[in-house]
Amino acid sequence: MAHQAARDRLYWSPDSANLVVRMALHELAVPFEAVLVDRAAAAHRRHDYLALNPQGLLPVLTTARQDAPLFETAAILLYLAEREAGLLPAEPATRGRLLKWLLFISNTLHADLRILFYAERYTVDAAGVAALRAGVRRRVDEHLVLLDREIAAGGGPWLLGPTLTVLDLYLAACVRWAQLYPPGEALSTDTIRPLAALVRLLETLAARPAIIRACAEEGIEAPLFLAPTLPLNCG
Ligand SMILES: N[C@@H](CCC(=O)N[C@@H](CS)C(=O)NCC(=O)O)C(=O)O
Repeated sequence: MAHQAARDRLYWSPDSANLVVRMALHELAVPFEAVLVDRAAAAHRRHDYLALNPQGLLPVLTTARQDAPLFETAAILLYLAEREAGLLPAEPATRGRLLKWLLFISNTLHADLRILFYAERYTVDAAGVAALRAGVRRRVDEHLVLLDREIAAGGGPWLLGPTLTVLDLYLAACVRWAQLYPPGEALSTDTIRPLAALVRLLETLAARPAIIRACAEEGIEAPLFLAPTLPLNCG
């Protein structure tokens, strides 16, 4: 898995965090090469992948313009948005809000979702896993209420108001995953439906051709973000 290609190269697995980066790449009309990492065969834990991301996590983006592979979804989003001068707020005065919510989605919402997905890795008490998940589901509910309020306050349809930014892609994917993973233990869509501003954002995003294309490439069909279904090629 060398990383000296002329084009950006996205390492991916269906419906993993790479989905966010793929949506950004398509929205920004950046040509890229997609390299499938077979999670079922633990390819993300092999030494060649660990050389790209020592955490063994997806996604990774390699690019000829950087001397090291990029990992961490939020970092990749910010890198691409700045490099391509797109999916960023139009007014410089809005930059602080972009950074604030990007970090919130990354280190609070997404980080909590990881506890939901992989609860058994976050405790040594096997009997406490269900309770841990229940507590995290409640936290995720609260995060989504907060985000819904922020979207509504700015008039929508996007998190920062009239301009689509990387935040919206990341948020929509998190809401999708929250309803799907782990199967049988995920958030109910019924807790999301009353969040009108968030629902509008999800539905508006799901109608964009670049988003539909990115999802289709990962085996994801409509409905994309509200009451979603598992990817077609999910193992
Ligand atoms: N903070 C990381 C989290 C990425 C992450 O959780 N990736 C998941 C897929 S959605 C993964 O690689 N999971 C494999 C594992 O944990 O073994 C990021 O934002 O890039």
